[in-house]
Amino acid sequence: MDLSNSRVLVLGLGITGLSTVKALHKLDAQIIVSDSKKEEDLREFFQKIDDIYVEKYLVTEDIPLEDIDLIIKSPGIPPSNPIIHEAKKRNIEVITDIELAYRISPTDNIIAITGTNGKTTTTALVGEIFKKAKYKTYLAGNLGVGILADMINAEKEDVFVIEASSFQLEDTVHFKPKVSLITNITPDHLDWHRSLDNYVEAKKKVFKNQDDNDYTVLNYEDRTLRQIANEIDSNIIWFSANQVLDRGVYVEEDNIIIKDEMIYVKVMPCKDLKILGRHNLENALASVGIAYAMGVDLTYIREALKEFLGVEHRIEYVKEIGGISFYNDSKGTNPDSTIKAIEALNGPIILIAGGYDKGTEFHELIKSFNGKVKELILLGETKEKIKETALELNFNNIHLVENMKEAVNLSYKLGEENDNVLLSPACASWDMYKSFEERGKDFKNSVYNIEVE
Ligand code: UMA
Repeated sequence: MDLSNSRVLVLGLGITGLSTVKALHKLDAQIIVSDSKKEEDLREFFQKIDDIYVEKYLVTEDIPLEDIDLIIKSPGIPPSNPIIHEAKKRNIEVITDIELAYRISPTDNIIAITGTNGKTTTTALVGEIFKKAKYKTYLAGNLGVGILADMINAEKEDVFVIEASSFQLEDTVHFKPKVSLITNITPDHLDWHRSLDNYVEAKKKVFKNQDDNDYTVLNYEDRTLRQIANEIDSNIIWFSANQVLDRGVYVEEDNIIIKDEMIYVKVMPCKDLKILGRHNLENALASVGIAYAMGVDLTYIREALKEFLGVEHRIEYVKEIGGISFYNDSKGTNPDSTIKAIEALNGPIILIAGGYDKGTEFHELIKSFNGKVKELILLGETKEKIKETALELNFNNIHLVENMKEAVNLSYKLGEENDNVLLSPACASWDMYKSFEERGKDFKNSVYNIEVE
């Protein structure tokens, strides 16, 4: 793609913005950057690109939209942003980084993984499979890596495994992965997308441009996915952790099976997986579906599946103190994700939850406690909202705290031998932290420094 005569505006100077500026520099584009933050808060960003000439506009009203050819917007910037609004009115193309990455990609080996939950774990596991198979493999996207800085240096044989959020997919146009996956769809990010329909439409963009040379891997147990399957032009590979399928990837007599018209293969026993819980079995089945679609040798699939230990901040075992086990699930940023973490653990749970308010309801979360969650410790912006819902549903063992240290110390005081303390907030972190990683680290530090009386 030739951008050498183009003026490209990079809107948002976080992880995405940094990687985008680096790639645009290599593409010889004229780079204009803007962010709503103050100059002093962007000092670190500008230090990282001090060898690249950019025009900067920190007062967004001053951006000379009249001579901008293309806007690459960071995924967190909502459609309601006035610059985006004005640019679209003027017919300036607005895209996200994964769209530009697709346009400049030298490789067809693009795998895009989306869905409400399971994206990060599945992306990491698929990455391990391709690394075993000796591909140069890049993991990119929502798991914390701006894709463009890698894509600009990639080669034809390389593999990109992209965790694609609904925010990133929404502003794609031609994006066309070789294999796409939707793990599941439950309500999330309704504040950003404004409706569940818009959220589902954004997710559907992952397969929108795929054709009969491509593959879409879908969870058979998800009703929304079964409903939208007739809109897909690629080859669908279904997976199910609950039932035997006519074709697809499923579990039979505790073995992972791949079956299509030609083959019936026992991949491996489910008990050989090291990752916990039914949702992780689904993540493993989805990964097998992707690797099978890409023609990866079964030996590599088996090896990677057997060795994979999961990812940080995803039901991550931290430590046992006095018979109480502590788990960090800071990536549990919506109720469905927290429900899955509760299901995955064995034994009573003291749950630490609450965070940034995305407009989500918490009824299903409280219903899922089902005698298993015995104490609920709440912090952050949503603590009162979750408390009200819990009381409405007759769950009364609620404790409100101000910060993570207080939450962890209290959980230890309330805990008994064989209990689990689970940080799984069911909310994003942005009310108290920069990211879910920072929140997870705060939890782990508080556990390591627990005040034992
Ligand atoms: N900004 C503006 N104007 C606005 C809003 C934001 O200028 O109206 C600026 C901010 O001041 C900030 C920058 O934009 O400097 C931040 O952009 P961003 O929020 O898109 O953050 P990035 O650092 O680029 O990180 C993004 C993803 N963040 C979001 O989607 C909110 C990261 O996903 C992702 O890892 C990264 O790109 C690389 O692809 C995080 C996330 O929370 C983990 N994702 C959500 C989730 O998982 O639920 C979708």
